Amino acid sequence: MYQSLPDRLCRNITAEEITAYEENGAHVLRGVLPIEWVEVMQEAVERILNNPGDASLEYTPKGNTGRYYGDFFIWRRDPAFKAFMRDSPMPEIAAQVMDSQCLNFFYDQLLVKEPNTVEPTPWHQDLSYWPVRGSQVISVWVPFDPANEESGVVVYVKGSHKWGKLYAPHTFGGKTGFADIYAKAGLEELPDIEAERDKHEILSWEMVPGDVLIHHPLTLHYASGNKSPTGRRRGLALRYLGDDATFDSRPGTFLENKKVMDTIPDITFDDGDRFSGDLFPRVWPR
Ligand SMILES: O=C(O)CCC(=O)C(=O)O
Repeated sequence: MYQSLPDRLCRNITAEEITAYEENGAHVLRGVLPIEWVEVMQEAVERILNNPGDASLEYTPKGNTGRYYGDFFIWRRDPAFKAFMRDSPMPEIAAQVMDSQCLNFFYDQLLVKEPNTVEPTPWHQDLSYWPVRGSQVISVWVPFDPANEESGVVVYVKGSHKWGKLYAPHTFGGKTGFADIYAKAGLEELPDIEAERDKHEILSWEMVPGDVLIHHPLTLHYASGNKSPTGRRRGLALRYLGDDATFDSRPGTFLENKKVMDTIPDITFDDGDRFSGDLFPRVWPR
């Protein structure tokens, strides 16, 4: 069904774009994703929103306006999400940017903020949550609506992936109950970046469907709530593992998060193993 959709990017990624990603820890790639995929995925996202998975989280407390919806490993239950992470041009982005011979898919994460959603995505580094070691690890964030400062595009602290720091993870929603898990990580507290924004150079790009963001797992990032009274902000992050990515058995990662782990098979890797198997499939070379 999805075989007829384009499997190549609309254009090649340039050397300048890759250098900007390496230097700054994040970059926008404009007009790379064929619109056919955007349309297929807009429909697929609606399916998920109307039929939330067992790992999903409603970050907006009951009684608040809007809706901040999060969901994980969706590709395992929805064929469009599976085709998108594997057969669309998305793996090509990850392989080109990281100059990686092989890619395994780590997981997908849907982050939808409906109009009038107050809750932000707090400042964080992705690696704080992940049982992963390595530098060839990348997130590709895909908007299915125009995303801007009002609707809550993802913003980054320029160069923070080079600070040599891994900060403690934080729960996205105040009441999701994962604070105790993350406390086990015993990592340094993240400074209050939001309060001291003016001390940093913040990278931010207005986006339209077809554009994507790429970011390094150590780059600090944040997204405001969706202040728009009418505009939705549907975003999907795809996480890819490249040549040097291996399993890290340290405590306090999402492996201890029962809500997510109950929806996927047990992970039995030893420290230092490469990610593999049905749960983390090889997606590159095709
Ligand atoms: O979409 C958002 O609000 C945040 C995205 C994010 O934190 C991520 O992709 O790692």
